[in-house]
Amino acid sequence: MKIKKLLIVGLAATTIANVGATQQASASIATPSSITDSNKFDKLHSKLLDHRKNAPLMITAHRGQWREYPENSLGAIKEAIKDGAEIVEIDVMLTADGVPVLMHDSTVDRTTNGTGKVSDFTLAEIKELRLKEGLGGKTAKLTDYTVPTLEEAMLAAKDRAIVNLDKGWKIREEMYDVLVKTDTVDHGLFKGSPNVEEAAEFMAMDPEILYMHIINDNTADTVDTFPGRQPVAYEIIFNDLKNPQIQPEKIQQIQKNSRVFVNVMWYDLAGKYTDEASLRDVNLGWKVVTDLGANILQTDNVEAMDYWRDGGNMKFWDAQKGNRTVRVQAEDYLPGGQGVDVSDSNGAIVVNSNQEGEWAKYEVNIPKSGLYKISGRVSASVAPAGTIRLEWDGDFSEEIEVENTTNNRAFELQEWDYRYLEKGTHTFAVHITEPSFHQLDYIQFDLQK
Ligand SMILES: [Ca+2]
Ligand SMILES: [Ca+2]
Ligand SMILES: [Ca+2]
Repeated sequence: MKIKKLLIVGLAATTIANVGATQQASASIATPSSITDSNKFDKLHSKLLDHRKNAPLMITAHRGQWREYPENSLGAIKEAIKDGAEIVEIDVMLTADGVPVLMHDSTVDRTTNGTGKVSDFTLAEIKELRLKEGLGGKTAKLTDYTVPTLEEAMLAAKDRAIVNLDKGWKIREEMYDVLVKTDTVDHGLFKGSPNVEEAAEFMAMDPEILYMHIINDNTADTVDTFPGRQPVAYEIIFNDLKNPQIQPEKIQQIQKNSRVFVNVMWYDLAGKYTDEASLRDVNLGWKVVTDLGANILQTDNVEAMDYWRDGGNMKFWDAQKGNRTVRVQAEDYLPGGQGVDVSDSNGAIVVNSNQEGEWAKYEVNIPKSGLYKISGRVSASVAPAGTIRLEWDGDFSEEIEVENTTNNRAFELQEWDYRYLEKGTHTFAVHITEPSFHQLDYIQFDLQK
């Protein structure tokens, strides 16, 4: 209860601040927005074509900003752009009546309240469905968002972002027709791993077509073999720095004409140099990949990457601005405990919890006496995801519910408790009080003013 009240106060304050900011922003806009927007897009388009070795880093949002809106929704596209992405990656499939719509899986089961194959739904039928929050899943909440058409997506991004069209190489002609209709051919970044002739033939259809060629261990030698225009970028998929496609000579060869795109979400796409590794230490992730020459990164952590790109120190990422923050990694538990299972989740080192009665003990060094907000960075793919209690020398907190984050890869900081702590070293324990299916990355303490 106590936690909920504090939350509401916090939200009210944020809302008031936002209203003020919006009013100020709208009052200061005096120029015709269409001219400003298309100039802005021209710059963005030139940036994509800038293939110099040290061309500025561009951020691609994987399935849009799914941390705040359903993946592949119009809300996710708009939010990704607002959060700093220049490129928004979406997945495209055809309905039964041949309309390109945004959907990652071949069925609607994971991300909507419907079941069945996308290709069995007409547009009218698929529009009846509602998207689930985040990355979906059986127990994820429904939202008011519906499945967007590619046309709606292109209009949402028009003049504002490049749209990376994934999953749709086979339906490239249908997608191209939508881009022509919405006057956004120069906004669409087609991608695929067809043979060079097939890709070159498609690119030759229209000089405005932007194409990115995906290469892996077996296709590294296709670089620089396109007969006419070269791809605007190559997406390099690698799982080891010894792979031929990630060697310095290969990168140099790509950079003669194209940008270097790396997908940093998972181990099998970017070796060990993932988003989660970067959140631990950027020298274990993004820094390594960009030093190798990658200058477009596709991420599940747009806000964090934008913060880092702007010169932010990742040690302070997710910390409350102006407050002192202390983090205790879940894997750094003290000897003892019950059922503590540590694992590596694409670069996040976590404790997996599931049985009632499990617990782990920790030590935290508090730099300054005061009231601390205590949060846990967790992920869970189900609801309910269990409950925990914090223990301070026999003094137990109220029961804290772990919220569904819609996927085990979808970590988020969840507010747990508030506690006055004296300066110095404290020990505490995290107890699982109801069967729980979550992963705990770290426990964070933010000093309240
Ligand atoms: Ca945001
Ligand atoms: Ca995709
Ligand atoms: Ca951790």
